[in-house]
Amino acid sequence: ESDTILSALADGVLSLTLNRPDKLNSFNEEMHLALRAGFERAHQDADVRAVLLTGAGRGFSAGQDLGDRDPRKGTPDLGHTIETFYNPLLRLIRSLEKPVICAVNGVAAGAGANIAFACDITIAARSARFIQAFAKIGLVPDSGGTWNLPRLIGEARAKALALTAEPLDAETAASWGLIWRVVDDDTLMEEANTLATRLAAGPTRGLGMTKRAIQTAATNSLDQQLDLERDLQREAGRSADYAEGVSAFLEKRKPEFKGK
Ligand code: T3D
Repeated sequence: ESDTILSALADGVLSLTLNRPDKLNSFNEEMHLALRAGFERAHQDADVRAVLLTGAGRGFSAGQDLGDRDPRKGTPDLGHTIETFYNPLLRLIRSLEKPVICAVNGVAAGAGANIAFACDITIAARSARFIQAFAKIGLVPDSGGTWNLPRLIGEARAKALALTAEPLDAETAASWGLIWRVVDDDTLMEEANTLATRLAAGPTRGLGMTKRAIQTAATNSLDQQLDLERDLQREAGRSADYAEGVSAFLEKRKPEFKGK
């Protein structure tokens, strides 16, 4: 157990809170391992039907803890740290067949920004800002940034953000389609919790397959995607939640999905 990640399960929502507020929730190895353990639990535990990721204190995450990268202590192999820590985290978030909601409570810089963009539904506090801070220290965007940014906002905006490292305010991020929506700071956690709880009560398998289909579209042809939709719909059509959804509609009542 590490206090660098606060973890709580309620109403099917696994809340994971980055908790190194004095360092703006920047990532050290301990926090990486604790966050990974949280997402591994989300993969394995059927009681988890959605994940809500947020940060403690005034920031969401300032990316890598640069205190651990002091050049006077030698030259780190960043390829190794990416392979060992950031890439597994990104893969766990993207491959989880359950909704991952991200509540960006404050500044999100470097890997912190790109982790927020990799979540399924990202809501930001109005005061939050996003910074591709890598260029300021001679690095390249990681945590899927070079893949997600051009897909979400196109090459022109992706390159300008990554090359200048200029902060992007939350409203602009939402109007460009980098995130889902902006809410007032004091309502962020209530809105994010409400959304996460609603999704956790949803038809988890169908939602998970929907996530997979939309992500796969980025690299599929239309023909491949139509085949995938056929296959996933076949599987969804056999789920208990589909039967419940249709029954509830016909009986004019609210469905009670079980995530099966
Ligand atoms: O290394 C690898 O494994 C490769 C992977 C790299 C992934 C990456 O994320 S690289 C990018 C690393 N992140 C950055 O370069 C961002 C650095 N931080 C900032 O530029 C600024 O802190 C922010 C723009 C995010 C916020 O600015 P501001 O003015 O709101 O806050 P601040 O005063 O700069 O920070 C508050 C405290 O957090 C401060 O500590 P102090 O002085 O109160 O003791 C600051 O040093 C600390 N802090 C902020 N970011 C980091 C950090 N400490 C360590 N590492 C950080 N990234």
